[in-house]
Amino acid sequence: MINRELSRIFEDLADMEDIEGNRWESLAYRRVANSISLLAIDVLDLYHSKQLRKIEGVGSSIEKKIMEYIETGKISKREDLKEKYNIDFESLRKIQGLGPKRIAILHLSLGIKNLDDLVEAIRNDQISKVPGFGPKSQDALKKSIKFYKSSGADRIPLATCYDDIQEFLSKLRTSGKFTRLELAGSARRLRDTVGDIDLLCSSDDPSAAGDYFTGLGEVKNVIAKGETKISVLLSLGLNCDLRIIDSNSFGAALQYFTGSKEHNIRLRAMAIDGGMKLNEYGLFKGNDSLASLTEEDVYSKLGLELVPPELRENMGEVEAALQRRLPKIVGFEEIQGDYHTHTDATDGHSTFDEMVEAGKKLKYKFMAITDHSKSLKVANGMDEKRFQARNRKIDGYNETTDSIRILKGVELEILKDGSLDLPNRLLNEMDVVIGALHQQISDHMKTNTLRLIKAIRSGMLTTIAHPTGRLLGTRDAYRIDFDAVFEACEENDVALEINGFPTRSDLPYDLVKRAKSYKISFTLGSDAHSTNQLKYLWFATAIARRGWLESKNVINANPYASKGLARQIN
Ligand code: DGT
Ligand code: CA
Ligand code: CA
Repeated sequence: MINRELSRIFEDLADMEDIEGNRWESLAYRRVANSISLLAIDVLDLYHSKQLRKIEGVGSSIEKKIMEYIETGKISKREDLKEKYNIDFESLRKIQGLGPKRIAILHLSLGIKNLDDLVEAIRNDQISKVPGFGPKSQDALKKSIKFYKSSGADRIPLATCYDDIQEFLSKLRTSGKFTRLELAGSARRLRDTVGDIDLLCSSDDPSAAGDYFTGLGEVKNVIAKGETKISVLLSLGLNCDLRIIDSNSFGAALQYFTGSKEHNIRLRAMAIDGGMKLNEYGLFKGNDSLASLTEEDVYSKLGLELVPPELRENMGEVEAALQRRLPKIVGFEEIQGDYHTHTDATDGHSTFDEMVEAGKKLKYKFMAITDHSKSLKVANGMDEKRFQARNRKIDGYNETTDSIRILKGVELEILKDGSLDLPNRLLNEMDVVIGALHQQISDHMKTNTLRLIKAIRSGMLTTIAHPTGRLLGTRDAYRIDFDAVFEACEENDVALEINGFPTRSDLPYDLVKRAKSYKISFTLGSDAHSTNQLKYLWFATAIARRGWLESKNVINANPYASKGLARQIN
């Protein structure tokens, strides 16, 4: 897919045109960047079938630019502007309080090109003297940068790059240059965000394989090229380390470079306790190699069950593996449908029919359509009347097919005082009621907690949407006493959602594991706002796996047997 890359290029163009004062061009590029990022198909395919104009916002001038990019790897307009504005817009843009105009002012007055320059200028108290900024802005920027760094905003949500990574892997695997090629690191552990991509390979001709790798079109530049390790920047915006491994120690290397670091530290300590030594070449006693060929061997010689990559976070998995009581984590193939989807009736981009058809194609047994409720005005939330009409439409649809069951759902605003946004008589007709906090969030933990608990006790909710409210890279979790909320969920038979939308990934896996110790069920949802976002359900499943959930904990794996959602299907 070149979509991610193209979308970033048009964002850059939009920023530069904005600075140039070309507001309309800027808006046009921004719009195309957005529609490309939402596209389900590869822009390259549209190019080959001469259908680029079908992309929303693409007219003849932008079509030419896309073609130019595909044919030459460059857009001359962008190259010209880049000469003038040699600025790393992409990372500066992510700092709250910095739009293109303000980035340009800082560039012109202080020569700031990137985040490092900005940090330096703040340290030297230079920003406060720039007209239009002042000491207050400087302070605010300092805080934003601190948040940006601590929140891991420089990391990329796995769900936004996973397809590209898989495509890259299969290209490498079919190249014939490698005898083996595997993904390692955080991407293999299916962590919600990744800092970089780690690949391991073996080859009969390592030097030719290395040259092939660094010459690939996906490689933007080569950072370091040695005999056993090559580091590059990929055009999708991530660094990638390729390590060249002797095939005899591939298992040990895979174990080592999959991490996490914390998991490895525990294993190494165990090895030492047993009079052994563990490193990326194998498990050794003295000079004798005990295991190196496969990961299974390494774990087994340490006296452990094989730990699935998703669990390797030093959260008790080593102890569990030692006692042979690792959970049998829920399988991707066990998930039978989606509990959280939107349509263009509110803020979605696909129609009801399109969403339902897509769910059917994915062989879902069920799919909940959970349109927003009325108080969420920014999303065009629906009132009782609109919901009733929609419910009749769903009933009508369900009459026409046995292959999928559409559930009548709502993502329901929990109001400031903990009351619900729609009347009980309507909610009683619903199959799925996902209670959500979106507005008027308090800074006080007690206020937020009581608000949620009151809604949980209403008896009307089936599940709590994206419980922490965090937005990766932009907003921390709401202040909530989660144990009190989990307890209330347990008492009132309300499930917790694992929302797989890339910037949400909420509940996070560590809280999932904590919630599992209560008698709580979980619903997995993509939160898809268009058909191509239905794939985010897979990432919700990944979080469930990382949170140690088994199929019995996940309602999507048992939709017809659930007590928690008993109202829903019968
Ligand atoms: P990331 O890239 O920040 O998303 O996270 P990881 O886990 O992919 O970390 P990365 O790329 O720095 O390293 C990949 C794996 O290699 C890591 O999970 C464990 C292993 N590793 C790398 N360097 C070290 C090290 O200095 N000590 C230990 N114990 N393990 C290391
Ligand atoms: Ca990594
Ligand atoms: Ca790495």
